[in-house]
Amino acid sequence: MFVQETIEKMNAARSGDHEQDLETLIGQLHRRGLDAEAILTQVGAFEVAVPSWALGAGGTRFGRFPVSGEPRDIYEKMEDIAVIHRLTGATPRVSLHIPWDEPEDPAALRSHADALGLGFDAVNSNTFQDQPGRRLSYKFGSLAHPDAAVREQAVAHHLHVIEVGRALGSEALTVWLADGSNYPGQMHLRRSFERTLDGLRQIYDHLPPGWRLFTEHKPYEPAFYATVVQDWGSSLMLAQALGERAFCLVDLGHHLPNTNIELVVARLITAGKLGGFHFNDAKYGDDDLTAGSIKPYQLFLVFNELVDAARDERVDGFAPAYMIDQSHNVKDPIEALLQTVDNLQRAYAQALLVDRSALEAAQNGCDVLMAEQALASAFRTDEGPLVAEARRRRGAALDPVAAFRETGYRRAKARERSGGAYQPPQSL
Ligand code: AFD
Ligand code: MN
Ligand code: MN
Repeated sequence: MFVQETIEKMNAARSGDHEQDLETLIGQLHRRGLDAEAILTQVGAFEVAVPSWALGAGGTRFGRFPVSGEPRDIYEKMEDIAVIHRLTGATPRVSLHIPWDEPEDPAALRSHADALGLGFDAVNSNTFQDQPGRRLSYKFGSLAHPDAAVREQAVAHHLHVIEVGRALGSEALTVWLADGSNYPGQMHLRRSFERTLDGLRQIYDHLPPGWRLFTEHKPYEPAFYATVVQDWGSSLMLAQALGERAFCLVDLGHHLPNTNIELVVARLITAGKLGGFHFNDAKYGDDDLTAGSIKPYQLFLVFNELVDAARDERVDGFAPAYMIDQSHNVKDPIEALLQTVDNLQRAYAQALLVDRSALEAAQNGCDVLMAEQALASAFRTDEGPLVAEARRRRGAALDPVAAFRETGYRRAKARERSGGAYQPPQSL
């Protein structure tokens, strides 16, 4: 396959410089008492799911600027994700959205995925839009709606999503609800939450064995006064009330400005309820920008909590699901996702570079400056050669974006996929 050949050709052309840079870095790490091999193994094992809605150009409420050659259906989206997986070695699963990417024949989609070396991560429901053929409207809510018939329709949709997910081999359901109100008085604040919990209970009761349910909070938009599952506190209440297979999903863009997200992550770990992430970045709101593009230090601090928890024997069953949730309005979606994966691998590598015994000693000795330094010096290390090497060892690209551009894939798809009527949904 030409992508693989290009990766090999480009890696070979860069290997001299790369090996020199890697050797210098390994030497530096060695002097700091860090085991580069162990870090390489861990970074190489990092995996993150790609959302089915991120492959076409997104848009805003003001418009959408299509990319030529963007995929026209879920089959073509899977093809693009397989390319991202080859280039990064880190995206073997797809997080499917129902009904945006609902397969007509789930078994056929599953064999298509198998043939591409891909599988399926959490399936996502959608009760935030009305779909053709749905009898009742979600304009005033879904699981929280005052009308029991609307709530029943929303529960039935989730059971359908679970069925599709089961046929595809997924093992989790992510529920993000837009339910909320735009004006004081519109919605009973307590009862809407209670109705939501009741609906989620019915959904939870239908989870197949081995499945997990994730609730994703978001403070506002489309509800501008009060959202039912607006923060991690509400999400945690739901997860705790539902049972041991219910967890909270943290979308990095779903927090009010200045929220200390690493602290939210730490609290959810303590509660045993951190289900996973939607990685992205934001300057103002739910901006869905490239993970690590705006607040790289925050992303590093989140990974620092994850690495710390993974090493802590008092934290059991720690297995958060890593997913991306971005909207690509001005970048080529494939390139943006390659950059995202690289940024995530970098943040993870930086967190693995923290001298944890120095950090712990400084914390226990109340040495504020040295504790901060233990984090900052890991963050400031140029981990580039390590993540490039981790990818190379998996047969992936030293420089995924450069290799992708060299393949000419986008140009080829622009010719093949012309005339597509596909219109990806607007960013929500
Ligand atoms: C919307 C939400 C949320 C969710 C996604 C898929 O903002 O981030 O994960 O839809 O349902 O973009
Ligand atoms: Mn999300
Ligand atoms: Mn969002």
